[in-house]
Amino acid sequence: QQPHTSSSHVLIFPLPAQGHVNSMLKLAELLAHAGLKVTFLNSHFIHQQLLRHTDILSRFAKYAGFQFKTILDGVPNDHPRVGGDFVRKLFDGLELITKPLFKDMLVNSKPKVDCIIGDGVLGIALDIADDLGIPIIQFRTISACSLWAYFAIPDMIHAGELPIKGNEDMDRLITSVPGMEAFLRCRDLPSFCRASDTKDSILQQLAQETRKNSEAHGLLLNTFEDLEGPILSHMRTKFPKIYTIGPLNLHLKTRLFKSDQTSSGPSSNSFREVDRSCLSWLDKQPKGSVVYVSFGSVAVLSREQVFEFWFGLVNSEKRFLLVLRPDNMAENGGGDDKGVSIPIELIEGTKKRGYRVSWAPQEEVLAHEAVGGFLTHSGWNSTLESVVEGVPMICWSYFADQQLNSRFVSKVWGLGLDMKDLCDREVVEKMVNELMVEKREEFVKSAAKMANYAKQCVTVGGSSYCNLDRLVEDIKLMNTNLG
Ligand code: U2F
Repeated sequence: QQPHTSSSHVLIFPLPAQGHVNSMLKLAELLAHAGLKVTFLNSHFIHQQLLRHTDILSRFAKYAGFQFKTILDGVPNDHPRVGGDFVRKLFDGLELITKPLFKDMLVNSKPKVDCIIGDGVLGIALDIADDLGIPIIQFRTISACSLWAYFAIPDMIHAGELPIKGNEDMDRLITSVPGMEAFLRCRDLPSFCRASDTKDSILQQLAQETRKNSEAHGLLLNTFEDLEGPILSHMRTKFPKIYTIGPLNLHLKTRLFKSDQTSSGPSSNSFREVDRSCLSWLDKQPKGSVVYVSFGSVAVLSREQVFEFWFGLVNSEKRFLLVLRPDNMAENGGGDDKGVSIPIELIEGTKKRGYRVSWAPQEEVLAHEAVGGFLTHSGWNSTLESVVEGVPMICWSYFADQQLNSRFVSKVWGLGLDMKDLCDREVVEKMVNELMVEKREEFVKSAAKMANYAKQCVTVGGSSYCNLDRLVEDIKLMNTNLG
């Protein structure tokens, strides 16, 4: 049974990209479940993908106060919306096309919007909320550590630590990010910080938007105190109110199960066609024997890079489940067998000990007892999903915040290994062996400990649990629709 719907109306506006929509939909479900009226604003493009997923739609249909709305993302219709250049195109499109449409939508909204939860990487929501006098809480879908590094961009520039020059020693320590002085190397900085010119538009945009996050009524983070407590303490000196409510996937499951024992729990908010056959394959593999490999929803690798990983896996002689999206490989825009000739050793090696799909039910895969390790691009959702299931990681970061997440996974949390800038079959083979054999015990122990902390945070009385309740109460106080 759903709680009584409050008249407080919150509008959630994610950056239209899978990783962002995924976690903000989880937040939306938590708020709808808590009884708030929720409008979720999707780009037309993302919404078209979502419409194919009746499981997700029917989950939301049961909340009386929930609705989806759509808006243009300003990117040309025929753009594939993956790869490095997509980010730049998207920011331009949102500023030019989406911003005025968003303002009109808010002005004409009935009932009035009492609170906006904007994607903290999207300054347009903050500007418009200020113009219209609507309270805004910003949600950043990345780790606290990455956000804190973005916040420190002006300090790094001021200290002469940025820009990073072409001939730079990438192992040089960066000392102007409080809390990271002992272990943050140039190569661990989010990729956008590697710009050779401090005037680089993305670098500047990230620096400005992140500083602006501290002007919002609050900052929401998909993380938890036991994972990022020390960095959060530093952040609290600059951000007036931080709500840590993660890991969102676990938090959502915990809340929904608690009130509905018959529910099988929510599935992920993934918009791609999920190939569930890999679960049957996993059922046949020994406990803890499989390395799960996925590069998330945005990364585009070269054919050589894909093959280096693949050879490394085959040569390691460990079992593996490999996700290769059809748009994972740069060359042909279709990374499957079409148009790319796959070396026979890889085909044979995969038949012997592996399985390949173009999109997996990742949360279920990570929860499967056959999975013993995760070779990941270190996107924040994947990182947290692995933490929740206590699965140690090998990190190969592609871009953005991933470079810093992977440093924290290896150096700070002791949850795995960091390949960083290397993409070489011998390194892959060596790391797979370290993770699955040589250092297995140590990693499994720390991963289990962290998974346990995650569970405690989202159960009654835990930090994330209490912070979500506080958020709901704070939003109710913003209610202008009472009369
Ligand atoms: C962007 O990251 P990505 O979307 O590339 O990666 P993740 O944050 O790890 O999210 C991927 C999600 O897709 C799911 C998986 C995650 O929830 O469970 N998934 C799946 O269901 N099946 C698959 O076969 C593969 C993945 C960005 F690039 C990152 O830098 C950010 O950290 C991230 C969050 O802002 O968004």
